[in-house]
Amino acid sequence: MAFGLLCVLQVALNVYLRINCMEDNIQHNVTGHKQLLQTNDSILEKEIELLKASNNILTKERDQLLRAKGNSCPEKWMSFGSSCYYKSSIKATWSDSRQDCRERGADLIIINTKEEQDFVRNLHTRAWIGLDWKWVDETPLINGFWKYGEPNENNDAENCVEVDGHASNSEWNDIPCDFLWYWICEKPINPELLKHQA
Ligand code: 2F8
Ligand code: CA
Repeated sequence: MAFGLLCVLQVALNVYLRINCMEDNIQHNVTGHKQLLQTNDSILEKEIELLKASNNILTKERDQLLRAKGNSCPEKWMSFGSSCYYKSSIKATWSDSRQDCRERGADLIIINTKEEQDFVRNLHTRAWIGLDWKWVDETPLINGFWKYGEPNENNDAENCVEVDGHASNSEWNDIPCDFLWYWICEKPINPELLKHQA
């Protein structure tokens, strides 16, 4: 009888010790996981800070490169104001000239100011400009630099406009649109920079 009681007590003690040990293990594991998660959290926070800092540096570098690029036009293009200009070395109709400009990421030149007109005058060329009674960007013509007596439309046969580099001021004249002539393209000096600044 006493032995039986001793056995029961032994079993109860074993069970108690096991449960205690398991609880200790669980508690130990939970604490370990918690510490691990806290460590992970602080590593991730540091990584976020580093990524933010490197993003700032890369953004500055990109803007510097765009600005440097923004000060120059592609090869064979001339820079004036905030535009790049291309003067063709062959002749074509007004439409084909415009098509060529568009394929170069540009359009026929739009002359907005006296300064731009003076720039064109110094190219000493007869060439198409982007005007067929309205500018190629659909804006209306407000001020023109016409030759005396022009535009005369010559019985509605002349509906596209050239700058005449042979005239003293490279003034404008209307001529037939299918006339074969040189042309001048214009595009913004750096559309990418303008895009990022927008
Ligand atoms: O006299 C002005 C007149 O001169 C030429 O026609 C004879 C011009 N045409 C060409 O250059 C093709 C006209 O546009 C101009 O009005
Ligand atoms: Ca004319």
